[in-house]
Amino acid sequence: MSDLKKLEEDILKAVDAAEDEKALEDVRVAALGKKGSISELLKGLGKMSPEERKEMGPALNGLKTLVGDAITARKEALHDAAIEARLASETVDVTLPVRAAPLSEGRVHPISQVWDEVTAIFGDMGFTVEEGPDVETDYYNFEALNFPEGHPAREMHDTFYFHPKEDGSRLLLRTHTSPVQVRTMEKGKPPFRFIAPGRTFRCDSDQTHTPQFHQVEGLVVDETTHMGHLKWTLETFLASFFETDNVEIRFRPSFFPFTEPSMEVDVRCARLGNEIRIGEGEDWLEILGCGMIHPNVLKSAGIDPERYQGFAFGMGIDRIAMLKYGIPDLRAFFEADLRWLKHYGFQALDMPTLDGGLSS
Ligand code: 2NL
Repeated sequence: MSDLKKLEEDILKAVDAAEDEKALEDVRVAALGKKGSISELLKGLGKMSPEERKEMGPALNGLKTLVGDAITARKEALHDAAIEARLASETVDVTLPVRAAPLSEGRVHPISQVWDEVTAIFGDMGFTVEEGPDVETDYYNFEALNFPEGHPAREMHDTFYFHPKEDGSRLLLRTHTSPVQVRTMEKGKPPFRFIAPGRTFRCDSDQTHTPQFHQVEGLVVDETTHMGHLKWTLETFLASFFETDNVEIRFRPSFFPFTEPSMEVDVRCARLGNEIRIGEGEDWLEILGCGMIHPNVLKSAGIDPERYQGFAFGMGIDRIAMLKYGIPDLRAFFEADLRWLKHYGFQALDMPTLDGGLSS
């Protein structure tokens, strides 16, 4: 085999063996670079006899073209292979399910939902929302609300007390949200129309009680506010909350130290097994307590009971949430079980509004 044929074979083998563009470039420089094997041979043409040159000229130029073409072809092949490899390693399975965004995964707790519903309804009726501290003094939790020292109603509250201070006074966890109302009235001037939703605490735990629960109380004070206004307010609230036009309520006499008269309110309902339907049927369901604010409470809050009067009411948020959403066990509210929350919880963007729907 001629030297030229051997050179051609060696170079083409090296071209084929080049695994990447860098290796191929080395082969090109070794053959066609300034000092490459083919270039050196071409440089030698000038020194040849005309006969030799006539034969070697076309042979060498042919080899140069052949090697150049082979390198170009290999380069393209390597480039294509690199793209193929990248496509293979970066493939995306477009049939995989899209991962849900946190906003659609998370759930609003039914207590928060009902809290927002109640706030939306009373907000629409012109009530503002007031808040106050969870840790209270005996004065705001009891004294100002017409529970005198030693009054038996204090015993019924199963109060959580802190250790006594040096002066003998004890702070406590509020047993109802009424202290918020006293504080709010103290700060302002009548007329008043507000609700106070909040956390409340009683040392009591069984199937229908948890040591921490939620209450919403409402209050209206003006010169001529009377029980007719109270009845209308409660009917309107309950119709809106239970999303029915047929609310019927009845008042039963009751006792609270802070109201006189005091009443318990039942709402007409039908019981179908475990389900309770509000606004139909022959049964009654106790739903809240209310009354006309006791003159002593108005006095404590710096309001003249000879000039002003008003009503107040209170209900358990947890209880009305259970009734509305058919939640059978109160304790599940506080267990932070994600499966339960997925079932009973609400979508984060479904904010309750009166025109957009409270719970839909
Ligand atoms: C219930 C009953 C009630 C009130 C709360 C109240 C507050 C002030 C003055 C007078 Cl500052 N009353 N609140 C009145 C009647 C009933 O709650 O069963 N709650 C769960």
